[in-house]
Amino acid sequence: MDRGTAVVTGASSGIGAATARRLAAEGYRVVCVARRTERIEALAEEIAGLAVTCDVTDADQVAALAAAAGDEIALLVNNAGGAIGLDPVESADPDDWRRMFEVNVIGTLQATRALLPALEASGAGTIVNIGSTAGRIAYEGGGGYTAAKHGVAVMTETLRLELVGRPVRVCEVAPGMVQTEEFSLTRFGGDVDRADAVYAGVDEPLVADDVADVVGWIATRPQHVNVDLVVVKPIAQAAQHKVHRGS
Ligand code: 8X3
Repeated sequence: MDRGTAVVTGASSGIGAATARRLAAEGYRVVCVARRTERIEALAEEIAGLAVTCDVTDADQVAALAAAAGDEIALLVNNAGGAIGLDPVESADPDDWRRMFEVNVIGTLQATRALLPALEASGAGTIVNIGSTAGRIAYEGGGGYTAAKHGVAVMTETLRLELVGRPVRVCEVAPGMVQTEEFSLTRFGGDVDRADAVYAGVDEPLVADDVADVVGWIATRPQHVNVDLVVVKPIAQAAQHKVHRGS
C-alpha cells in the first residue's frame, strides 16, 4: 500500500531511525532527516527512502528540506530533540537551556511551518510530535528539558486548535523511559556510567521500536481519527519518579 511521503526528523538514531523503518514497512516513502549524512544515507538506502541532511534549528536548511521533500507530504514526525544535563535551576547553564529550546521547540516549529503547506496539499496530513513524560511533569534537575518538552506539548495543542477544519491532524507521543544508544549519553555529555545508571536494574525499559510502533499505529488510523496524545512508559515505570528497580 502506498501511503505517500513521511518526513522523520532526528532519523540518524534511536526513536527516529526506528520510526523511519516502521513507516517504510507500513508503505510510506520516508524522507530521513538529520545532521549526520552518513547515517541517514545508510538508513535511506536500507528502506528505499530519501536522505536529507538538515539541522532543524537552521531555517535555511529547513527551507531546503521542504523543497526536497516534495509538494505533498502525508506525515511529519517531529522527533529531533534531546536533553542536555541534569542541573538544578539554581546552577543551570543558560546555553544548555537555549540549545534544548532550539532543538526541541524551535526545531519543531520550523519543520512544522515549512512542511505544513505540503501536509495540507496532501488532503490528509498528519503531524506527530515526539514529546515526553517530561512534557507533563517536573522533576529535579530536569528544568530545561521539562520546560522544552512542555513547550512541545503546548505547541501541539495550539496547532490542533488552529488547524481545525483543515485536513491535517496533530498528535503527540509522550514516551517515558526509553533506552536508546544516545539519549542518555547526550544528556550526560558522553559519561557512560551516568548514562547507564538511568536504566540500572530496570526490567525492560522501552526501546525505540516500542515508540515507533505507537507512531506507526497513530499514522495508520483512518484519517478522521485524531489520536491527540499517547503517553507510553515501560511497565516498570508507574510514574516519572516511581520506577521499579530489581537488585
Ligand atoms: C525522556 C524521559 O524521564 O528522561 O524524554 O525525561 S525523561
